[in-house]
Amino acid sequence: MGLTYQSVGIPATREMFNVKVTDNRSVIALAGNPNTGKSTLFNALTGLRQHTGNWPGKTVLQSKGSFIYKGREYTVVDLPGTYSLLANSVEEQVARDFICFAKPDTTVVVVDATCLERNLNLVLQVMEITEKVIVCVNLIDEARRKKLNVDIQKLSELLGIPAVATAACTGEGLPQLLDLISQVVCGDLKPKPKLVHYSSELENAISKLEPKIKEVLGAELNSRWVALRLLEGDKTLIESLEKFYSQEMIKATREVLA
Ligand SMILES: Nc1nc2c(ncn2[C@@H]2O[C@H](COP(=O)(O)OP(=O)(O)OP(=O)(O)O)[C@@H](O)[C@H]2O)c(=O)[nH]1
Ligand SMILES: [Mg+2]
Repeated sequence: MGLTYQSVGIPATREMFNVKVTDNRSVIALAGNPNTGKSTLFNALTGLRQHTGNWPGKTVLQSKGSFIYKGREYTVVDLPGTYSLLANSVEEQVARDFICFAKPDTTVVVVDATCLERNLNLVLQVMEITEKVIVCVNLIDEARRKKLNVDIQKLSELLGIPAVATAACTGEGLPQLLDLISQVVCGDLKPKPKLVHYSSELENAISKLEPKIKEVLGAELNSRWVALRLLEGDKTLIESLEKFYSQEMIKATREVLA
């Protein structure tokens, strides 16, 4: 077909989310279900170096902050609490778009250690979009109090991504989390998220669509995930492609879908 997508580039896309771009500054996103301790973790990481406003064009609160670790500067973005990234609400769309288009150098998914099962749904969704993901099993003190034992090593092996236990309100596990963030950002640690396999019908459809998407998007977005979203008829993704990428790209995507 010959048409390929051209993004405006990661720095420009980040600025569209009001996230300033400077050399040697890495961007970390905190994702997670509501009430898992994202903001507590955000405060613990950034202290007073914070700035709040609204996400551009939305009435959803955006909190950004920064910290320095081992000589590297990090910008941390506290994403709205969501149960999924299916863009069913403005919060889900904001979180999805930031992970997809601003491409954080690492996304930390904060989960509640006392109800892991429900929380892991979001972890799997983030893993479908990006490889640079860490699972932060927060409220570990609460889990302990309820006599729940979370095997962090096993969780990490099963998901194929780094995992760490924390109690954000006391600072427990934060040094280990910082170390994992630093290793993922520097590329010393490369998460290998395990893919979710769907029914054979769906896998069949994905395998037909994915190469066409790859042809258009190149390495801009995870083509398997885009195929899944398009098969579900997710119009909000097309809208976001329109917003963050050039007109040629959206034309090319529509051609693939035709
Ligand atoms: N025991 C315990 N409480 C915690 C921990 N982390 C956070 N909390 C408490 O859990 C509650 C929710 O924390 P927040 O940081 O507001 O959670 P959040 O994920 O930002 O919530 P939303 O912004 O609504 O999605 C607060 O009362 C925190 O004090 C933890 O590790 N252990
Ligand atoms: Mg919060």
